[in-house]
Amino acid sequence: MNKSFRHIAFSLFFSAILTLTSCSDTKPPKPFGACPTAAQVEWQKMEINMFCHFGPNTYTDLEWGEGNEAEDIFNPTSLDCRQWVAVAQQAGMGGIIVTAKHHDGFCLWPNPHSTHTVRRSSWRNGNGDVLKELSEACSETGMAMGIYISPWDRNAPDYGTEKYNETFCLTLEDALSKYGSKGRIFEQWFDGANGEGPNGRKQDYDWPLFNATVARLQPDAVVFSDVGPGCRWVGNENGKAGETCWSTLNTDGFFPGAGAPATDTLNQGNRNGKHWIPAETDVSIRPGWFYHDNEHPKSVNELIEIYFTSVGRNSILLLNVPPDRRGLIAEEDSLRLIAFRKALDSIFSKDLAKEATVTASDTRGNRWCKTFRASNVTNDNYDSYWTVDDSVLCPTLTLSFKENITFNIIMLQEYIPLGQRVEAFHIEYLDDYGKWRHLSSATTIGYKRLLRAKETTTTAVRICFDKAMACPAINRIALFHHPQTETVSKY
Ligand code: FUL
Repeated sequence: MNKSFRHIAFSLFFSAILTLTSCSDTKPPKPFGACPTAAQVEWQKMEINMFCHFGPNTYTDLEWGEGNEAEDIFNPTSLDCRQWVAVAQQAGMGGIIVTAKHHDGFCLWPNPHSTHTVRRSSWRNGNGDVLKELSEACSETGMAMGIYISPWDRNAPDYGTEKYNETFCLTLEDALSKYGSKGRIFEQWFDGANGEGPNGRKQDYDWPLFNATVARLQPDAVVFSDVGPGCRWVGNENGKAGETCWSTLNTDGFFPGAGAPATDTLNQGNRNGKHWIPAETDVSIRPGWFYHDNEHPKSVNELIEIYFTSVGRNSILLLNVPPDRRGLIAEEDSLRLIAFRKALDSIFSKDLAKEATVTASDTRGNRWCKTFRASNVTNDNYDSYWTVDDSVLCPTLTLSFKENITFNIIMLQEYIPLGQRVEAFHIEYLDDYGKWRHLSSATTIGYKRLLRAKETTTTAVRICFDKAMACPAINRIALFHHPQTETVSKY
């Protein structure tokens, strides 16, 4: 063989190998249907945030203030937003949303477009500003900050007139341009409630104008309302997202409040809905939204249950922890939150799936292409996922173990930047006789799905995708064991 022939043969051989192993022609699946923005993906990854209802109601023991409360009523004796942030951090929460203005119209900051604000109260001689303190505390620690500003206002003199929508936008503009964690507001919370103002009139809210104002001043803020546009109300205040929970929703013709879709629809979303508007589960740690001395926080077991029925059902959890009359989170609540976090950390401390050899019935592209391989579901890289060819809608994924494992919790995550695809799946395990046995079935997955099952000891677990609108793209499967004897009811 002469030299140049050998050279050509080698080149041909190597380029053949390269072609076979190359993934260059294996493109990721096209996004399916409505998909999240980058800000919505980051928001969903926060999983649990803290809601703080604080204002005149804290002092009058009401839930809905009348709007005619004297400003002096608001008088926290030792407000410390750094304490709120410290508690939220210890509870593993990434953001705090405060009621900057509830239905009584009182503003926790010196809003120049209202006379019913902290400026008129003798608290700190009228120089107090809760939003400023919270912004500083959040900026110092990297905690995200969001604001609740109620359109319903029982104090604003122009409520019920055309002019009020403008006043409301000026109010929004003031808060959204002056405050935030390093100037950033991660979520704007719009309550749909629309009652009567001080003149007995109701207001026709200009939602497109409100949303445009937020988008102009805080383009990355996720806007909450019954129908989004950034995220939606889950349809109840009990901590329960739907067992089927789509992050997509059809909102044409609907509005927040009385014009919203049925609560069942909000709870479950719409399969292949037109817009990406994921569910947010807002629930209070106490019976009321505001602090009342005679009420007490939920138990750790109740909070764990809520975690499973909210975060575990493709929703974010917004847990309300109301500051007390001092302007501090009560010890009882902070201890409860820390115990809740401890319990969560213990449940999810050991992912047994990390020990598995993962194989799949199908993998996208040729079999040498590793980009979308099955084992991606057990690594920690959010952006690596397992997927299959476009035509494959019902693949299976098997986790095999060298030795028996015992588990009772299964966690699945779809790679939502490509949309929500899976409609139904079930889980099987290998029994002692080498036979696959059914363990659990469910419908949607979305960002995160947690299933609790009977305690199972096995050497293999199989996830069977039964129905999908487009080829599944799964970025995480995890298995946990939470010994039932380890109850946390003593809290
Ligand atoms: C409701 C309000 O009316 C309650 O007072 C509370 O703020 C809750 C989070 O939203 O619609």
